[in-house]
Amino acid sequence: MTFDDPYYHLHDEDYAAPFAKVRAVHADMIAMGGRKRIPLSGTWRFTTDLFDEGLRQKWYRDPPDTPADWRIPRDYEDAAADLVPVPSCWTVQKPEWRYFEGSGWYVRHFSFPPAHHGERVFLRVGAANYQAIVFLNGIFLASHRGGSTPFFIDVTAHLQPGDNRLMIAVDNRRRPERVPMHHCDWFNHGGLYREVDLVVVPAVFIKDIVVTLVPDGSFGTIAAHVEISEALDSAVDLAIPELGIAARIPVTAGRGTLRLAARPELWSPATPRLYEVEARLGGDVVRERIGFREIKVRGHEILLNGQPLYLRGICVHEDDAELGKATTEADLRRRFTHVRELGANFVRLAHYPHHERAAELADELGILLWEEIPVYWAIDFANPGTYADAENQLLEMIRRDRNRASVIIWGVGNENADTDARYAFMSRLAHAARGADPTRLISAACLINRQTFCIEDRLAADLDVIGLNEYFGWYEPDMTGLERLIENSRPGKPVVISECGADAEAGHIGAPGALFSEEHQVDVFRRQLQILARADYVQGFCPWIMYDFQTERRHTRHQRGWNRKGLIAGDKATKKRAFHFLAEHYRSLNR
Ligand code: GCB
Repeated sequence: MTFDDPYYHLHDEDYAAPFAKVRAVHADMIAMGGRKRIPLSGTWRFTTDLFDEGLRQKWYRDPPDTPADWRIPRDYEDAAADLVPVPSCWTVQKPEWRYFEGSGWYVRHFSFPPAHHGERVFLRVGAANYQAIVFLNGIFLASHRGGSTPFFIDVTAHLQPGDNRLMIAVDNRRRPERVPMHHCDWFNHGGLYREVDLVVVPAVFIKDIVVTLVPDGSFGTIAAHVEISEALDSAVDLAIPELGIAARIPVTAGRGTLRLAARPELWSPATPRLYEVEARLGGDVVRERIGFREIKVRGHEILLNGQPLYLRGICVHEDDAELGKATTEADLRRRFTHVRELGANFVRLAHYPHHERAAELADELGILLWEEIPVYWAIDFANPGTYADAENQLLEMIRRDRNRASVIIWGVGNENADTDARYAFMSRLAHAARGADPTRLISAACLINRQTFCIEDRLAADLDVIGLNEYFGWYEPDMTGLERLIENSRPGKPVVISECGADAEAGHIGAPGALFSEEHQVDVFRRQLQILARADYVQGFCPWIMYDFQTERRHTRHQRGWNRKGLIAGDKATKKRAFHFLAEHYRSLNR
């Protein structure tokens, strides 16, 4: 049977192999600060494809004509597809797509004059959950793994005059080898749920620019690292007018670093000062707003700009009853307003990289962030392909957000049992994070040792801050376990309670001890805080979670498809008693 045989695809189980050979990865990313985007957001065509027929039958090779023009029958037609908005999750577009897990084909036609004067045109996809395979004008360009980070594909050579047909097959299937794997506690929304843009740059352009305060305790040196698109010797002009900086970064074989004496006003939650930073290479300009601050640990302390910092935190998912995982400016602003009302200074963006606008806003508002990748629960730690995927997601997240002063912690995982394979995998990730960004703290949300009731995780040696998820008062009703844990542990570094909490259905009033009641939720927090106050190494409290969120796992009468540990209900408006309790507690802290 040959490739052109009409029945070939029925027996071709290697149909997906070619698409794994060309992947868009972190090294393909382009600095986006201030760049002009040509949006491809708007209305797209969309078809669900449960059996991967599109890849098997090569739908992308067929021209978008109508059945009247076909010589042989087909199983797919652009014009027969549904119309959907991009960005969006298909899971919220139609009731019958709610639980659809498979490939969804997105098609968008656009006209774009072929690039001239050596310009290059890139496609930027803000996020596609989980895998995306991109075709332009019938040709496969690249695929991408990872549901929450952006990717870039050079489309310059494939643009044609007049109409261009962009097809993206997005696959949200859960699989054991993915990151996250098939089992997790949030809803598996599928789709092109962040913005899709074209970006036009000159032939040689600034690929990456990172400007930071050197964390040497002097608060007097700024470092700039630049990467340009070609391995050339050149120079990039750097300007920070408000600091009187106009300097030239020498570039050798595509990369350059410069250190400069400077005394910026330091960024902090109280003074979220941002500076306009401009990098210029010929006609190419990248503009960022950057805050300068130092984050460090010393013994049990976390120091921000040399001052002890206690993290008054709250976790949050990217989840919305109407939008699914898609994010709007209004949703983000409401979230940060609630963070302020709670008196929090810190947000854990769980359990995957959130929309990049979250960190931009946090920079402006003075809110500290923990960002993480979805190395969640039982990852296939022994699988090298899984590691490559996780590390790429980590480096994409870091590359996207490392000019954001608000981000103080990179999280490399959540609640992974302490096995040898997991230790090898995650210590390697911690090392990769540190290598990519030595100016932030590395953490992971760890588990406690239930035999010894102790904070004891081999990974702790590779972390700056130990995140600790514990659910005493809820999954483990006996709070004396927490007391024992605190007595037994000598972690030798700061610990942040990265999760704790209890489900409460808004309006379900009971008494302490009555599961799913608002009183019980408050009681869990009250008792938690009393015990944790005894541990000088606990330098932050970041309970689970700001809002109730959707998840396929939870089906009791009080849950009905929602995790109800929110301080605020899923309407993002109804505050539970625990919100007010925690707000009062945070206000009472003199730190
Ligand atoms: C956890 C997980 C989080 C869950 C939460 C819960 O430990 O990290 O993703 O949603 O517990 O509510 O059980």
